[in-house]
Amino acid sequence: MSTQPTKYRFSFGPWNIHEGADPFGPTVRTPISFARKLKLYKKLGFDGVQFHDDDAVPGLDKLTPAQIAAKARAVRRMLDGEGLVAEFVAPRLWESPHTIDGGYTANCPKERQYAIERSYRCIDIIRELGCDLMVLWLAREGTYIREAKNARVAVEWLLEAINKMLAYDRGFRIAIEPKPNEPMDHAYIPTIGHAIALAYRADDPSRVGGLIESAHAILAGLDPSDEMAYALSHGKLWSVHLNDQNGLKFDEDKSFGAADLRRAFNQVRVLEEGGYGRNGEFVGLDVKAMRTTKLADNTKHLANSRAFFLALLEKVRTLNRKKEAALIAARDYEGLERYIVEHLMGLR
Ligand code: GLO
Ligand code: MG
Repeated sequence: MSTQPTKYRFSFGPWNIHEGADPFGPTVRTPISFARKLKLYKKLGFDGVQFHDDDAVPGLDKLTPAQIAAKARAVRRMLDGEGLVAEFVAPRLWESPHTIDGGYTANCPKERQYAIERSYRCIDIIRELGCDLMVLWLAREGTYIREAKNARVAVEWLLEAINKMLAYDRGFRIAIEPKPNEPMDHAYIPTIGHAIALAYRADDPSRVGGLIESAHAILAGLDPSDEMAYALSHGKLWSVHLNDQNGLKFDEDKSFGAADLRRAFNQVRVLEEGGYGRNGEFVGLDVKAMRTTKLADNTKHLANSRAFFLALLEKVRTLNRKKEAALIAARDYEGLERYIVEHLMGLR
């Protein structure tokens, strides 16, 4: 591994500049076109764009594969024009009338087939955008009530879907983004452990890995830095959605580090020490502006999250490793805690 410090590249998706609607109220900010959003990336210090398939090709269900490919090529030209690259494309399998009961795990075989076909189109878009990563956030692959689906069979269906996608095109990889709940009461792939176990069962395990979102790990009652470390040890952390979450409530997508600075510090540390980013992985930020945010401030949450990441990176790089090792060797974890907290507070 090179001894040069990692030069991190940042990414976000167009949905991270949004209009502020929530389940209890309508939008509060005027929409911004995709072309205008693209212009903001470089200004904010971002190089990568994350996509849903229909962010790249709106209304793709009504288009032929050839039309989809042509539209995706036009988006590629827009990215090239801005000096940006696509990080990944995710099939949006949670908005269509066909995916009310889930995508790959819907009880109706026709709806499961829709999910597979839609995923093939997503892979076509991946190819045209010149990236090699699909993110699978398995939003509706779970249940509201246990009795509605067969949980064991659902796992087989998920595996079958992954294998079909891997066979459809051999030039791309799949990163599963686990989340334990929301919109479902209970999701079938709630943690990175579940995702990685599924990856090893795939026809080509080397092409299936994971994306870890901080808030999703916290919602599962887990520590995101330990989850990231687990995936890194398997060589399967291919993307991250850094953000923050203030306890067990709805998925808040707060700015990275905004709720718990020490927990954020430990995530940056695990990424830095695990060599994350050295194979081109992006530091993705899946953050939402507060609903109270005015239109003119609607990218502050992105700028803040990036700034907090870089400030914490500095804290990681300036940590006194000798001092830390001595405290660990003495099993003086109280002393270690004091050192870490004071280091974060700028006292040491
Ligand atoms: C929602 C997810 C979502 C995904 C995105 C990419 O909780 O975090 O934002 O990351 O749709 O698939
Ligand atoms: Mg996410």
